[in-house]
Amino acid sequence: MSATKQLNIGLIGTGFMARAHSNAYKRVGDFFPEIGYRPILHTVCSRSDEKVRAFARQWGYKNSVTDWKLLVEDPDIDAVDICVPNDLHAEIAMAAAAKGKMILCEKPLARTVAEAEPMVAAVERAGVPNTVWYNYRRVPSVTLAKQVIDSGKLGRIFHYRANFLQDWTISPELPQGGEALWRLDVHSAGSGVTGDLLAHCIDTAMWLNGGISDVSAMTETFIKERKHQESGKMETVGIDDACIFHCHFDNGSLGLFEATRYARGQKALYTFEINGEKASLRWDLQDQNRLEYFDHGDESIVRGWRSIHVSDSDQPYIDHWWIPGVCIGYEHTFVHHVADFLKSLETGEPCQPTFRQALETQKVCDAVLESASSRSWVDTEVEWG
Ligand code: SOE
Repeated sequence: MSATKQLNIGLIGTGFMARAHSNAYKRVGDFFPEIGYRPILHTVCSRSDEKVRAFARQWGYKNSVTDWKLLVEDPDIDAVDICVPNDLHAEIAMAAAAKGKMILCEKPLARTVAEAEPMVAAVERAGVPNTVWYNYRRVPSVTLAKQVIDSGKLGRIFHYRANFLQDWTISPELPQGGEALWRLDVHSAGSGVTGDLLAHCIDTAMWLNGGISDVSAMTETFIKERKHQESGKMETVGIDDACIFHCHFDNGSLGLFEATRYARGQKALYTFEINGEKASLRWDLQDQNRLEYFDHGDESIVRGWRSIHVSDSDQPYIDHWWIPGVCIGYEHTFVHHVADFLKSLETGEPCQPTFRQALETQKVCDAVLESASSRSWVDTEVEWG
């Protein structure tokens, strides 16, 4: 099918994610030519005029603005992409929904469940296509893990274990706040590693293994005060630097999760392992072209962990890229997300995770933080259909 419909994108933000998404909009038509929608880089928005103009020039946006309200109100824009700090997600998403725009929102959906609920109501009331960029679902090896689990090969699941480890905030000299370091400012981010890193682990976990029913957590803030970039003064750090929780899944399995920015030497070590009665799976972001699989049903002379190189044309997404055996990487997960979003416009099937599904992840994050502060088990109220 020849590409016909143009989808004008309005991107809000010019940081790391804005670059990842812009790259995806540019690449998708070349690698998924069968989809009848083409994203057009229409307008980009950032508060700094100089920065937004430079971004528009570099990535090929036709227009730039410094007020997100102008972008949201522009009748030519079809889809609004929210790539700004978490405290701005709700206001922008609700304004965009009211204008009938499709919305692609960076993760986590919001800072809290209380903030996320009206966002879900707004997109559902407006009936606009919506999705949240939990990109790791679309690493081909993770999508393959989903296929293996859904095929029943693992049997009854006993354990789900996940880590997301980084080390970039160990220095006490690192300030909080401002454009680059809003993730350390509780007002902008809502939380620390729970909303930033564990949210990814929780999204993947519930997608693969179903709802999480209750949690018991502990958090730590190792550096209690940091200079704030806006006030210039030392201020209390309100985010969690590290978080560990265990939980029950609805299917009776036990979960164990850890995230930290204080694991010296680890840059983005996102791993998970699932142990079932018949087989187990293991995955590592830093070796993302592989999925490890152990099947107890194998003949004993060959039984052991298999390392599946997910690069063949009959494995998820791969037929859209190069030749079998060569690798793809991080940026492709965003291209896959855009491709699935555009396909969803053709089929009418929502592109997962929708705002509603991301709200369920938010419920687990809120329960984790509540459990850590109350030092008790907390029910999540997750509804995982
Ligand atoms: C934080 O360092 C971060 O960039 C997260 O915000 C992303 O969501 C994660 O994918 C990588 O780490």
